[in-house]
Amino acid sequence: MSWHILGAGSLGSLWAARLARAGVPVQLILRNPQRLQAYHQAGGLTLVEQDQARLYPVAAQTPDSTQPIQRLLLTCKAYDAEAAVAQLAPRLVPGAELILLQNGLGSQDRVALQVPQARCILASSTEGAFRERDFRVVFAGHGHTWLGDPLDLQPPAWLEDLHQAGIVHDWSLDILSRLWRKLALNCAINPLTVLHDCRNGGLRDHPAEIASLCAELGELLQRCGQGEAAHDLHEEVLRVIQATAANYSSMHQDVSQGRRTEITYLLGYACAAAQRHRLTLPHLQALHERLLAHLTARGLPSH
Ligand code: NAD
Ligand code: KPL
Repeated sequence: MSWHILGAGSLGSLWAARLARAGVPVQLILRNPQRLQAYHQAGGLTLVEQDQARLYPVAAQTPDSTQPIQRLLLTCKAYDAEAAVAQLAPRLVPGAELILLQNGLGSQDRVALQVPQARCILASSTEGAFRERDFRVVFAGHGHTWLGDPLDLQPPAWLEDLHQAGIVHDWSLDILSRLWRKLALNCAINPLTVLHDCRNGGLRDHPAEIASLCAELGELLQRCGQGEAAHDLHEEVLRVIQATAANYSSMHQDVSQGRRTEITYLLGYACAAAQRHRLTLPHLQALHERLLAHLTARGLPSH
């Protein structure tokens, strides 16, 4: 049974290379025939680990291939997920499984609505990878991936493939709590690093801003029925800032490289949830507005 992977970027290539080298059948789905041709010219995916580059000639196809899809790993950005799945929906067999590796919240629900015949498994990862150039990816940070399905707590048998591939993971019985917790961490850290134009460690100079955001995020989590994700949030945010002090946050990297951010699925999602619950969170709201203005001033999409 083949894994289909859509999104041959950083995380998609990292997963594809590790699965393929463990002998698991993998098919990459590339955007169009031009991308497929460029991929064949590159000879496959190159994964760089500890300064060692190795080429993996993983099989690839375009979305209009007719091969049925039983298992689809979606590794595009949150804002591309819905459209990417729409074009593949006719190829999904009954009982197909989708593994959604998008950061933040919101995109997963939109995908699930589109493919009611499929099981959607949500994932949250602390692994880090970046693209050096097309089809060449650096495994930059070892981490952990949690997978889970809020509608069906039974783990899928193919977790064994991840084990074989050395993809460090756990089946989570409360994946929504993990996704909310990560969203809250990202909301407390990433936008401020953009607005203050600093590394994560630079936020140590703004303790009051961090404290008020954490208090409001905790209130939001409680109101959304995610009390566990609110536990010790402020302490963890301070711990992450300390542990990643030398790094630029992913949102800072996106903005400084002129790339679209996933704001809608992070701070945008948090503010929309607050509004739905008629919760007034002035610091979070002001942060959202400042970030939107900042992106617009730089000609970047505000969604
Ligand atoms: P990326 O931009 O490197 O890769 C996404 C790929 O998807 C791109 O190659 C893009 O061309 C492709 N794509 C988009 N729409 C497509 C379509 N319709 N058909 C074919 N290909 C399509 O993104 P990434 O860094 O791998 O991030 C993916 C998700 O994982 C994001 O939500 C991100 O926040 C999350 N994440 C990334 C990392 C990381 O270290 N890179 C870590 C944790 C979480
Ligand atoms: O996940 C992160 C990111 O950069 O996206 C950190 C900085 C660890 C938390 O926001």
